[in-house]
Amino acid sequence: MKKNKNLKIAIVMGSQSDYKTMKLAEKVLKNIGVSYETKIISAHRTPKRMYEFASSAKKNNFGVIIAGAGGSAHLPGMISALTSVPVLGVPIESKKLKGLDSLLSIVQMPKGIPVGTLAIGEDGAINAALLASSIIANNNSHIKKKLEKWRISQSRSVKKKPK
Ligand code: RP5
Repeated sequence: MKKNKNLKIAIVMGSQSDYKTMKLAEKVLKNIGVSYETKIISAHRTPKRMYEFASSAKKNNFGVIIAGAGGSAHLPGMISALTSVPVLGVPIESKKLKGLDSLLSIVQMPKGIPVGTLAIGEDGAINAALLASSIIANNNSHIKKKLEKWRISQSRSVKKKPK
């Protein structure tokens, strides 16, 4: 298969209220230098928008989709049902159940349609960006090098002794 070195990452989220979490994924992607686009897409409030985005994701050069959602959190699973582009789900920390609802909704996909599930909240958003970059790096040596540098600098930032 021909390698596509210019694949982008999509960051999508169910609501404006998810952005305070999902902007951390943007920050990581900016830092690594991966191309991305960010959109609000709700599976239940904007189902047509979701269908159009997911069904044209491959054609639009998206190599990975990061989908943040809270509560019943069906967005990542619904998108994955409509495309073979890998989908990484970020469970947003909900007010009432602290994100346990989001986590269980996203992680418990029945067999046949996969969603890779990250941790609840900010850690999940950051790790989704790192994992999405690693997937893109399989076909992009420049991103691979940037990721390696990112890890080296993370290791260097850890002090040997606590203060
Ligand atoms: C989900 O409902 C969104 O992903 C969000 O986490 C949650 C609450 O949305 P808002 O009521 O804040 O718009 O669809």
